Amino acid sequence: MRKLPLDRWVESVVDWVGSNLGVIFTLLSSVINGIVYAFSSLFHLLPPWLTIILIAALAYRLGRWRLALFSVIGLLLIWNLGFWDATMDTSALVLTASLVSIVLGVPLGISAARNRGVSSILTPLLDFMQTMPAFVYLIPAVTFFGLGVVPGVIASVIFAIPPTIRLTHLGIQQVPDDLVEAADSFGSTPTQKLLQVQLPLAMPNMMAGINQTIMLSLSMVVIASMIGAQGIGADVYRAVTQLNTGQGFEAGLAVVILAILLDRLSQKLVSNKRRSDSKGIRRFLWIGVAAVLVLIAASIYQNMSKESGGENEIGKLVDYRIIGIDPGSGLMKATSQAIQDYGLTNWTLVEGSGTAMTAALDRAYKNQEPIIVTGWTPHWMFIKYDLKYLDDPKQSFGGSEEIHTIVRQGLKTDAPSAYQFLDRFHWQPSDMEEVMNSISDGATPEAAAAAWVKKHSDLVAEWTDGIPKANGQSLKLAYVAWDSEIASTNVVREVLATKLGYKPEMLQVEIGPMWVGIAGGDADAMVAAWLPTTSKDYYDKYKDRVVDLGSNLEGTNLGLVVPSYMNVDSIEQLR
Ligand code: PBE
Repeated sequence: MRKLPLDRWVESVVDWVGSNLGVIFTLLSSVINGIVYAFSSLFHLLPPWLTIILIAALAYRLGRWRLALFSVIGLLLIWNLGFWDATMDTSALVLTASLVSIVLGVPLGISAARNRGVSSILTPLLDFMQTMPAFVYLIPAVTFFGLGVVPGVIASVIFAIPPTIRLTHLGIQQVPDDLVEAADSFGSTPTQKLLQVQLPLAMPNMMAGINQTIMLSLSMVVIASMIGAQGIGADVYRAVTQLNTGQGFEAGLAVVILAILLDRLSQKLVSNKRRSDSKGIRRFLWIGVAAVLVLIAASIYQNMSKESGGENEIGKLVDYRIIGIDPGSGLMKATSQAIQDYGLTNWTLVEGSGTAMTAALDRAYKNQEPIIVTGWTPHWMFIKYDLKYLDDPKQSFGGSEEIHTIVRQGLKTDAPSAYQFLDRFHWQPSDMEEVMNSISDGATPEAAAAAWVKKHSDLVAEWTDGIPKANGQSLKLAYVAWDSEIASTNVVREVLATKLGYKPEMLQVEIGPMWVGIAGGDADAMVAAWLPTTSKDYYDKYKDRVVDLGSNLEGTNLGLVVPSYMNVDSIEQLR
């Protein structure tokens, strides 16, 4: 039976939405950006000790000296470990996501409670939003909103809004009928009934929902960092890709402290606000207005102090952002080096992934907008778009490199045929590009690799001639999801499976785990070691515990890449 082309339907809907509703997304994006900016300006404006005192005072005021003590110790620890700024960025993201969720979620919950039709549409939709893995939203979010904090907020809202809606709905539904009837018999209008009977009685439930919403958006911070949101999530993600256990723990601890604080404080705020008579509501409004004014003042101040720094034409165009890939990669390390070498102190290198980078590039290219990304060759993006490398007179990115094949110790005796083939495996950048291109044109990596192997049977025969076949022995090929490595690993897998009688399995991992996997013997081989510079750190650390089979491709490149419609040629022009 033929497969339903559900994937293509979804893609065409996403494409259509992306190219026709662009204005809405731009608008939404600026609103969200504005809110995040306001929060983070405020948080960064206050010196840490003052913030700590304010939060401790709030905790104490809400009635618990133990909570106050915890906030002092916890926040001091975060400050001491060096996560203060990251924690403030994360708080800004979480508060924005929670605010948006409340503003949208409470009215939705109310209308669901009043209207059966709404609730019968909303319920399955909420189930869908909560259980669809959040990763799935990331790429369309980047297509619509670009890389950065906005898609992170959107993904968090999708994931975190359901409890607010559900519990508002539930809370109103649970208001005893006789009370509602009593209100009716006194001739209340529906609005009076809602404001004076239903909402006050539903308050505890609603607040429980809002509390859950806050916690759920906090749990999205690591995922949001994969598409360029700054904050502690990025520290966790970086630690994982580079296999830094200690740093991962520290960053994780910062998340835990923040979570406990947000949870307890929001819970306490709630139980204090249970009395929501009209006086309480008015006071609440005043506090809200004051908070908005403070936030606006903070962002204006922040904006003014930023303007006074030195300016760069290109930098202004791209908001001083270089769109990077996964933090563990050699390319990111080289880019940080370049930022240092060229003195680009006011630039940010946005962390994400190879996929997020190409999604951002695609978006910018389609709208002919300026963008600077970290790029490498061989890569299909140079064929699909008109791009150029920026000159690198200081050689921060090193010169051209080779890609090495690395296998585990003992593979030669355990799987001699595979070892022999991997030792011979060698191809040209144009070969790799051919595979990458057909993948970017929509072929699955497996199909693209199979087609390439079929077409280049001569070269494949050179790799495999005279090697005896194995009997379905299984093999593990580790790789990182960079487009170049997806292509090469799939070709190697295809040859091992169809020409040499192995049962190879592909293991997609981060770069640190890939090296550890080969060194520890949990994975058998990889074809992704860019040397001598890009993978140098990992190579130096593990070279005694792996077997280096030499180069499988020569002539790679790394650097900063821009669309050729941009009027800049050298990294030096970015200062
Ligand atoms: N890359 C592709 C990798 C190696 C392969 C350039 C993205 C890196 O930077 O580590």
